[in-house]
Amino acid sequence: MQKLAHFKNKNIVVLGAGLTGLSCVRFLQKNNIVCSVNDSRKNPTDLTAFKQSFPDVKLVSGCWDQDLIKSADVLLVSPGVDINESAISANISDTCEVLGDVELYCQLTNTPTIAVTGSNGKSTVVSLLHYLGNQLGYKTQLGGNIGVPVLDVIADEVDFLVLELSSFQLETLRSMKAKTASILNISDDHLDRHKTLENYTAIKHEIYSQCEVAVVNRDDLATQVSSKVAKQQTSFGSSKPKAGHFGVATINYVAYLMYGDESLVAINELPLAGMHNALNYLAALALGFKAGWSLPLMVEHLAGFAGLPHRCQRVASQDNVHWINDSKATNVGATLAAIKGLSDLTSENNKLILIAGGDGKGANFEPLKEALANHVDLLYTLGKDGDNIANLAKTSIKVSSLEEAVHLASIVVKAGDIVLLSPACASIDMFKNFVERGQKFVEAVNSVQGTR
Ligand code: UMA
Ligand code: ADP
Repeated sequence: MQKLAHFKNKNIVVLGAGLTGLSCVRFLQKNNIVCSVNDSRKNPTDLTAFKQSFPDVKLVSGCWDQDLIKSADVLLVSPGVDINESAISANISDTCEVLGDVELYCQLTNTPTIAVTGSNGKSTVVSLLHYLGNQLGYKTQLGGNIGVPVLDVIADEVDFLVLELSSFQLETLRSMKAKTASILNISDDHLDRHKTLENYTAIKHEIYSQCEVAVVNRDDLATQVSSKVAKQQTSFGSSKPKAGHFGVATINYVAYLMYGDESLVAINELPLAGMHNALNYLAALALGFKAGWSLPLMVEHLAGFAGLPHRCQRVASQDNVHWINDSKATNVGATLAAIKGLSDLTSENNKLILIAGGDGKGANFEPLKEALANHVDLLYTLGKDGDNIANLAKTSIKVSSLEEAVHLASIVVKAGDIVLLSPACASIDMFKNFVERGQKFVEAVNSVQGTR
């Protein structure tokens, strides 16, 4: 890691003391490089543990420290920190290098990388690729927005890094040379930070100028890119594909994943249901294949991947009601995919009950209106933006907790009905994170089982 010499004797300031910030400090300390940390929140981390682990590192918390930021030669920015905030941007010197942890990783290594961004499906696709890569015998490492800061795994000798990238991480990324990369789809998300859908889309598109082969979604124009930016491309989509592209075709009444004219596997033989997951399978196959992985071998292992928790996951119950935990649906696109996918499974005599609401992150909920009218029989809303979702439906019931929604639903459901927690919102107004929200839902479902 010769290139690290560039960072020695520089005044490095790490912004944010969360997962990413601490991984930056650990990495720099391991390489005998001094840094300071600034976090605008009062008690960002366990101070005693921080002092013990990093005795030489200065930590300033409670506000953005103008003088510290002004003095920085290098600002190492955590994804959740918005450098456009005036308290930061106004104090960055003209000569200061501003980079994120993923940018630093890419400057320092040449690990063959498969990179994935998009509004929805990122974690599913990268986890599937991670699983497939390892099944094929490659030493494959997962990193990025999935919860693994890349600097924590930089020393590991691996054949491939499968990298999940958020729009926040893409904002400070410019040196990635991924083998393959994809924007899976684009729908409103993080507009509280990126302001407009156009700006959010433009940030996502940064991924294509930093890869050899771009994998685009034929069904979603916003993911597509000109051949001037990405010379080599392939596509996936829900239609029958042309030669060299991935798609879906029905042969003798059975829907198959396809590569050109070649049928790969019947969709109903795969564990992850719904067209959105068929697209996730196709994206993963395209990304792996164009990175040099064997297509037949990947197809052989597809069915072995069971999916991730909190994504349209069925909660075990004895009442023959389908209680579905889709707590990870933190935006409108994910909730639409869940409603659409599940309504295909309900019969006319059964109800689809939706529990939605939370922190909408500035999103426009209007695209939910038609799905609410056509597929949702009963709507419970909660949280900061619950009313904004309720306003789109003819009738709805406002609840003050997830437990209350589950309790009320349990009174009206019958066998075969679906109760779907798919909030279309982030959880932070009521829960620690989407995992806690999903766990509370499962607990509430378990607790009503005894009373039914
Ligand atoms: N902070 C401030 N001021 C701010 C904002 C944050 O001081 O205005 C501080 C916080 O006090 C905290 C630290 O920054 O101490 C947190 O940094 P962070 O928000 O960048 O979060 P990390 O813990 O470093 O985790 C980040 C990603 N979080 C975000 O982008 C918000 C994690 O993605 C990611 O897994 C991790 O890096 C490793 O790469 C989470 C996420 O919610 C799962 N991502 C969003 C999403 O998927 O929608 C983008
Ligand atoms: P991300 O990492 O992008 O948030 P996840 O795989 O964790 O993606 O899934 C997040 C939510 O999006 C879940 O509710 C899941 O059911 C839904 N989802 C997964 N794939 C897609 C897709 N291709 N299109 C729309 N929604 C999807």
